Amino acid sequence: MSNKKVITIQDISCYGQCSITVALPVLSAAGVETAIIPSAVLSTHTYGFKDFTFNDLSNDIPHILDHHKKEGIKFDAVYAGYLGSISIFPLVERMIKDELKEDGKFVLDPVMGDNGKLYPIFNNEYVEAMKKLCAKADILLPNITEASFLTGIEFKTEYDEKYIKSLLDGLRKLGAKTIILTGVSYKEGMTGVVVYEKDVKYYEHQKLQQSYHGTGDVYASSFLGAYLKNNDAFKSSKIAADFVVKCIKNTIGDPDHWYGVKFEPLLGELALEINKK
Ligand code: PXL
Repeated sequence: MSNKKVITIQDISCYGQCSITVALPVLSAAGVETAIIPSAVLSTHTYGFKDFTFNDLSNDIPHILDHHKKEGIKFDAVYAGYLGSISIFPLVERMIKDELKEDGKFVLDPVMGDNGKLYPIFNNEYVEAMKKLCAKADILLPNITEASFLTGIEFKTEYDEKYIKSLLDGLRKLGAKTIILTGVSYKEGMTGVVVYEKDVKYYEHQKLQQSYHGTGDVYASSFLGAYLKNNDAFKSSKIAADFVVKCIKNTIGDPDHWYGVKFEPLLGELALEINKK
């Protein structure tokens, strides 16, 4: 039987452990063949580094997609992460149309912000473009900040189940099918992930004091790796959440490693967990 195949469109941050430099190793460890479309090339990610370079690749991508189309290359999933500029959005739509197998899934991590704020270089126009892309998502993986920008519902740090349900309903209204909402914390010292398919399920786990850049990318990539290896959405969410917690624990206490998580030594354990029968 051939491996599942995914094509991911997100940036290459040359240094900083996020986006493609996370997606490739994580998905490969899961046993999923991974192709890439780099949306942009940056010298580092944009969080905590000064004077990073940014080169948008929207002029190259149409030629790459033309060639793939000519070759008839198709995937089980198109996975979009950090896109970087508005000009990339129509190209993602083209990928959904041209590169997905008939039963293939469009998986969207609407990377835009955290802690109630948009990441540098993003604005309202970007949020509006992301809303339109959400309509196409078979699986959408926002954090609460992104969910609040996408739905126009106020960002809160303290909330109840009713608030979370309003975010989920708002995202459904945009057209997203399955929603995996991360960073949902109802109790001190705990956090978790809400999975909204036919019903709403919650997986709660320990919340660590320290947070790190790139953990959203580790989460989405490990979720997708697990999902494409026949784990259901809830099980995949749990595997990804447990993996992120382990990665953070493995990084805490190393002040030189402030820019991302040290996930590499844990990939073997992730592979075993994903492929456990
Ligand atoms: O981890 C999300 C991400 C990906 N890529 C780049 C980023 C960020 C978040 O800031 O800056 C370039």
